[in-house]
Amino acid sequence: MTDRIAEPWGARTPYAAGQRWPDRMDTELAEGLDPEAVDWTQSAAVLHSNGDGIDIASHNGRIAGVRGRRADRVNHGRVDPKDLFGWQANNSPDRLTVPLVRDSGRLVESDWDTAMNRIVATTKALLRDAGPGSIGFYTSGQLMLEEYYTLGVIARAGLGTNHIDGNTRLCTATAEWALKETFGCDGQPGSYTDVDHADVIALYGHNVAETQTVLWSRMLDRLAGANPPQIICVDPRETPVAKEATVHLAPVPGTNLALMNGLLHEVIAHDWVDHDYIAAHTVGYDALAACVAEYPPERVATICDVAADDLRRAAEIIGHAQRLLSTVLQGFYQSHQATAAAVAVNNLNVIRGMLGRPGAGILQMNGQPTAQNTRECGANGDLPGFRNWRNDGHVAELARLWNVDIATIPHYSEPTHAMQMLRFAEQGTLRMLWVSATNPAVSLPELRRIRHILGQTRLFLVVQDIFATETAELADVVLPAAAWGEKTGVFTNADRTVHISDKAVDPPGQARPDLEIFCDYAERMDFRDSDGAPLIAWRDPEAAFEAWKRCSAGRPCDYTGLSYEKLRGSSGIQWPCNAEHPDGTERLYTDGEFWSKPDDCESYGKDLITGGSIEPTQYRAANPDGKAMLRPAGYTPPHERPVDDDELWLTTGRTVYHFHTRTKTGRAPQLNDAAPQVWVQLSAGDAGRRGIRDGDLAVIRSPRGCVQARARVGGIRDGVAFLPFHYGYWDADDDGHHRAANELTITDWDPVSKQPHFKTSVVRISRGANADRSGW
Ligand SMILES: Nc1nc2c(c(=O)[nH]1)N[C@H]1C(S)=C(S)[C@@H](COP(=O)(O)OP(=O)(O)OC[C@H]3O[C@@H](n4cnc5c(=O)[nH]c(N)nc54)[C@H](O)[C@@H]3O)O[C@H]1N2
Ligand SMILES: Nc1nc2c(c(=O)[nH]1)N[C@H]1C(S)=C(S)[C@@H](COP(=O)(O)OP(=O)(O)OC[C@H]3O[C@@H](n4cnc5c(=O)[nH]c(N)nc54)[C@H](O)[C@@H]3O)O[C@H]1N2
Ligand SMILES: [Mo]
Repeated sequence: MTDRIAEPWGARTPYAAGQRWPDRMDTELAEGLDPEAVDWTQSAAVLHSNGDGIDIASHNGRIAGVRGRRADRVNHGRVDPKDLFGWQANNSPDRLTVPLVRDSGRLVESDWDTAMNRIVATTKALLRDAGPGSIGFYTSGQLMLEEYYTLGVIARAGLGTNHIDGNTRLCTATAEWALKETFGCDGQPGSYTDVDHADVIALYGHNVAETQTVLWSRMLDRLAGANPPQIICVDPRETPVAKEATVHLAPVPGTNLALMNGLLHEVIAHDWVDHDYIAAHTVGYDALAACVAEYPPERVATICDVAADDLRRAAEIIGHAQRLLSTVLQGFYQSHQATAAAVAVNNLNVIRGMLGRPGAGILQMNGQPTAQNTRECGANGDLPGFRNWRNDGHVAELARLWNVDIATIPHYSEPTHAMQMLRFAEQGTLRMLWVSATNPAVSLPELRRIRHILGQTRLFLVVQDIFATETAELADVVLPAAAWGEKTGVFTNADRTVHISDKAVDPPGQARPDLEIFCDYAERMDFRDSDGAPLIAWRDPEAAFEAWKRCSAGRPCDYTGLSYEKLRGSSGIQWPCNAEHPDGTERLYTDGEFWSKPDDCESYGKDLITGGSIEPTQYRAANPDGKAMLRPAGYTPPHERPVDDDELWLTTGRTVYHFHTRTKTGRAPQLNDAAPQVWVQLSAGDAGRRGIRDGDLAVIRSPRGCVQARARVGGIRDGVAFLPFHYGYWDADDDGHHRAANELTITDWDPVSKQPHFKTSVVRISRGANADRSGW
């Protein structure tokens, strides 16, 4: 048995281009248990967006292990190390098991009636005194499809508030917007099987090795087989991906767009473009060519601090690829000019005609396991079914489906994004915030400000979680939820693969599935449709799924061909799945037809530099026939950047052993022991200049706060420091110093996607626990 902490990717199973990726069965069971003696329940992974099919083992009413599903198209039996060990958190003795309410300033144990009645009474008082705009919902990328859809209907048609968003705003808002800007609509064009065929794989700000380990195993197995692909890696750190790369470009943070314009410049200057594809299927090529003409390699080399020859080599490899697979993630999405840079990756694939065939694809990645569903179901800043809030026909479809007056469904402005909701709470116009399955007191930028906002007495804060998180500590009501494995539902991964996850065991104590909690709220609020019937006409997951299917009909994310029964037993299935595609759909846009026609599209788009909305008439004029849109944008520098040698870029991100704020992985002994404390990574040169050696304590300061961490020297470019963002304060240092990366990060976001800039802020770093912590 491989030690999967020491070797996160497990053993190699090499394969050649175009062959089927071999199976490998990974299993982990509680000590002493026999695989024959436990019950197995079908599920999928929830500690990343890869969507690995797994079975949950249960024994005596408790989860007792996991194994990979050999038949699943995504993982062919493999399991990520976080999933191998993370299930132990379900059994943790400190799970939330009863509702809590705040009395005389303290959270005390209560019961469901008391807790729900407080929420209902507050809602009703606010509706009466201040209107629906005083109420907001901040949800997740980790609930299930049925739960998001129900919450979306409650918010939009029950209360009529425009304030509903997911933590997907921090995660994949840019993926979504990059797809809307280029293809008119969300929906991942590519497929994981593109890895089996690609001759070039380009990874942009995506440390797939640590964040989607099973997908990286697929790439490693290609690299170990015949006709391996060439790898291009764009990352300021020497990640495991960078180590396998043919060319590794390590730009200064915040310069991705300049780098992309440089690559586009080279590909266009050498005419490595597919003119037939461009003529038949795109608009905007001339403007793109004119824009990137300003980005010759020497200029880009100066902006990004990369070698001009490396940039040329990367462009040549991309320019000569026959089957180019591009993947993008947080190094682009959480950085400066996020949407513009992610769109530039689309531009590169599109002008090379690298779309819709095996190996030629784009994966604007997701991060969280169910982020795709937050977006589809309208639990974020979109209407359900990728409908366009500016298209009255789309809103009318929803009004008919839900049998409510069209005026009930807010569509007077873009749905409120999470950072704006917090601003409203800060200003006092948002008076109730219901947080489900996210831990903003650790994961949002500038935590001192966030604590202040969430801790205000004038804000009624509801937190629905499985543990007493840092955020729950600030709540007025805490609702104990059932976790994965304790409830049934469906969710969709980054390549549109839909999985069912069945209930394996009962939740602890009085904890209830999130769906039940939302339905209970709807019933107590007595939301009705135009005929006086209950607005939420379902109580169980399967009925909610059937309701969602009707909402998805005819839209790009069409689920009408799926059912619980069809999802049980074999592999996950990729949407759209309908009468026309009964077995699902491997790749979108195989015929060069897009969802970008003016009457179909999810958005008319925004200006990539300013974020200003494009008017429907402008859109209609520019793209009447619904082609792919080539969208240029020029580079502008980040708002905050180092001004002298003392200051460094701070970038933040992940390690392979932990998931986010560690509520699960911090409670799994193997994972906790692998990375129990925060560290700061900096280059040998930057460390040396500060007298810092490997293992020394360092103090990291920004204009917003201060963190203490041990130094890890090397593996990162000069001028940049990296902090993992996983460590909150529930198990802080003995001396009580802060260790959450977000004490330092900046309140700033991309103008198009509104995704915060977790990858670009400025810090000063000094050696020793006694270093100055005060001031900036
Ligand atoms: N182990 C683990 N896996 C996870 C998660 C987890 O918490 N732990 N979370 C899941 C979720 S929700 C997400 S969103 C994904 C995230 O997955 P990734 O995006 O792969 O992870 P990150 O570490 O956030 O960032 C990726 C890389 O961006 C680089 N980077 C930083 N700044 C820049 C920049 O300015 N330009 C460029 N080009 N690169 C830059 C960082 O050095 C880092 O290696 O992972 C998912 N999988
Ligand atoms: N500095 C910095 N900050 C970042 C990032 C970064 O790279 N750098 N990345 C950002 C990204 S991409 C993301 S996705 C966010 C993640 O940030 P969060 O969403 O805040 O992180 P999680 O720890 O995953 O929080 C999920 C919460 O849901 C709870 N939970 C789990 N399952 C269930 C369930 O079934 N029901 C309920 N009700 N609760 C459940 C967990 O206990 C946990 O408290 O962080 C963002 N913040
Ligand atoms: Mo994420």
